[in-house]
Amino acid sequence: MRRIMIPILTLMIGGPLAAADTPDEASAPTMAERISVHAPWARLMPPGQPNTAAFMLLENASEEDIVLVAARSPASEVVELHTHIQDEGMMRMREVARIDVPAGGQTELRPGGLHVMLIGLVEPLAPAVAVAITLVFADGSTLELHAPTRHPRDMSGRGQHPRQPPD
Ligand SMILES: [Cu+2]
Repeated sequence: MRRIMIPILTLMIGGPLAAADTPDEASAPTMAERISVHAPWARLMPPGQPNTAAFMLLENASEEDIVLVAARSPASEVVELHTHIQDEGMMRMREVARIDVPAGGQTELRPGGLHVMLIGLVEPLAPAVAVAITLVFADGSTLELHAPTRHPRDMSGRGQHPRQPPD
């Protein structure tokens, strides 16, 4: 029984891997190649704050959905994808497993909504620098971007000042 099973398992594992190497698969644009990132920025925090967040507009002009599944950065010990939810009248942050950018659509990461959470800053963010962030997509492709730091002028009175400060 064992002699029969082992060759079959080897075939099952080898099949899909071999198929991924065909020229057709390799030439299809990756999610990282199809995404456009507009106006990324990272929020400057008061001294002593160990965490901050980065925001951007993700645009997908292609005909296939794009799914962001993770982000990395040398600026903090941990990087997570977050959203805000209403919980008994309080705005709370919650980690999400994915951020979808639908075909032909846009997804905005903004204060009070979706964001890239930088937890445990290696050093405080300084004005006029850019934070390196690598976006990781569901197909394994990656895109590195640089998010300039910016003061969160709209954070204290979100209701009165719903608009983002201009770039
Ligand atoms: Cu967060």
